Amino acid sequence: MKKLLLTGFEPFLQFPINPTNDIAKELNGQEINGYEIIGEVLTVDFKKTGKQLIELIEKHDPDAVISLGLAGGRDRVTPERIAINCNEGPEDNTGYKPNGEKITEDGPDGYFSTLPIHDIVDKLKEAELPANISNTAGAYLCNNVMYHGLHYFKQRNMDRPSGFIHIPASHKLALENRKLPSWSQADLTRAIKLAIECL
Ligand code: PCA
Repeated sequence: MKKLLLTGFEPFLQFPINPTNDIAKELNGQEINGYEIIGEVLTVDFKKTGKQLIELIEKHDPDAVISLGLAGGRDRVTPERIAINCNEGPEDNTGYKPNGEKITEDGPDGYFSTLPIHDIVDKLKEAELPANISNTAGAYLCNNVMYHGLHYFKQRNMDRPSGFIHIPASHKLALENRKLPSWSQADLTRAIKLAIECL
């Protein structure tokens, strides 16, 4: 059977839980759309997380990679269009704060997602789940992981769908923060299953 590497992230910054972590764990081992799901949780560490993703790709040799991240404050599911060759942003979970350096010295400025991002948005909307393409994944760890995956496959001329989907906060996370738009964890998981069905 084909394999899909599905990654989530550990909690970070002001977010004590990360709903992407729960999705990766819940879908791990399931079969969706002919893919066996390999759910893994990544650290939030500029010096390590990209390597972690590459190690997982080399270990599992997946036919597709979807990485998930929390975008606290967004109100819809947003497949990302582009990853940029830049690390910038607040401190990671080790306290390291990057200052606009390149992710890869010899890499291109950016990569477009190779996931079917239009189909994903259409499919979610058909299911009455709000979704839009996002034109920026930021320059924090989510962008970093998306860039690493796309760079890995491009360098090796491997034609495998790879990219990133940002999701809103879960209700559980919003309990302590009145300003966060939130979804039920069940709907977040349903949205990612539908995205996988688009592959
Ligand atoms: N979201 C962050 C990093 C970890 C996560 O879940 C981001 O958007 O970069």
